[in-house]
Amino acid sequence: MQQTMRWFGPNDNVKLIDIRQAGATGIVTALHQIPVGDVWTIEAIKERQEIIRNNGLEWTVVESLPVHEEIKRASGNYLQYIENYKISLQNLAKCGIKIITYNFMPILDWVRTNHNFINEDGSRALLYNQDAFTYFDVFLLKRPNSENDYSETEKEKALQFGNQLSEDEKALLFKNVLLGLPGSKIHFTAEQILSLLENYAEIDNQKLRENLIYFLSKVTPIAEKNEQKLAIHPDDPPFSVLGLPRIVSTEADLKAIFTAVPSIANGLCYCTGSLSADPKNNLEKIIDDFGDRIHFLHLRNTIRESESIFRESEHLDGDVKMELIVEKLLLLMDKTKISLPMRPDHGFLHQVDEEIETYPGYSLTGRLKGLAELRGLEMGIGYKLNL
Ligand code: CS2
Ligand code: MN
Repeated sequence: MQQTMRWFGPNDNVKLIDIRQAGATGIVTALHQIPVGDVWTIEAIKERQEIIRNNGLEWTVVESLPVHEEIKRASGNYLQYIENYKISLQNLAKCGIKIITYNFMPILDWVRTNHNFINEDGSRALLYNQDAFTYFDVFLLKRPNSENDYSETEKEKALQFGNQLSEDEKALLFKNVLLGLPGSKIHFTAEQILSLLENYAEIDNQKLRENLIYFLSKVTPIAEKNEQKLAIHPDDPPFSVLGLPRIVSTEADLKAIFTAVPSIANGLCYCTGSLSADPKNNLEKIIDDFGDRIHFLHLRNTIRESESIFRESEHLDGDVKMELIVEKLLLLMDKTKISLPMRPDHGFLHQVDEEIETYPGYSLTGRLKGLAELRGLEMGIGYKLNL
């Protein structure tokens, strides 16, 4: 595996030298300063690439080249935004950048209700509690008609949860759920999110899937011609939130996407953390079925504590049998002769004095620990299997 870490750019408190010293060779980044939908110019790409190279590293994966909301809704200026996307792909190709991650989740990226769950050893992790989320949705945000999306028992449980919260805790829940896109520090306001949600009133799973397939039918040929690989990131969590459509959550979803646009350039970011939050997803089977389309690896673990709670856990300890997954991936790579880029997706926030966490989930020490463990796992398994 090519060992990489995410870097949010020059504003990231984690420096490139820190990442290099953590042992990574590749950088996963994006031009977060460019508004979603605008073209990434060769000049801007080169400038970032230079900074990375000057630190002895290589920009191996783009995460993300974000998809404009109008493309997801196939409305407004979406045709222009698709053209822009194609130009950005072209420009990235001219700079030699071949792997591009994106997602197709409406409005929000990943969602957690608690960004500071405290583990026994004092380290902190991200957690999703459905009762907290339902409480937020129905009783705090008061999304119109949200009460119809939940059963009476679910709403009662949510209310019980909410009644225990102080006003500050409620405000924090609000802020956690409405975190903006990765790489930005903006949180949506209630007014903003309610008006954004209205735009999706007419869009169900089928329509959203059609829009994704339309988008892919236009951009995949460009990627293919440039020998680039597109890697869609699974929905996180892999089920509907705020009544929004979700189409990259299950094995059946993946199959539908790959069948509709068969080019291998139309591929997957295999994110074990996101996929494992739905216990019905069989992570090994996804490697068996779609191995040739896995272009990028996010290795991370989760623990499902109960029907309504999952939390992120140590990379090697959780519902994902990481040793099994890494073994399968190593065998796959031995067959394809492609060394896939991998990053420890998220890490715990540990109590290290000098650490200032810039972006939730992206502490340096937590990811460093994850990377070191995953690297050891890879080496041990590779040795055993004689790879
Ligand atoms: C990432 C995702 O920060 C993360 O957890 O795995 O946010 C990912 O970057 C995007 O969904 C990909 O577009
Ligand atoms: Mn991920």
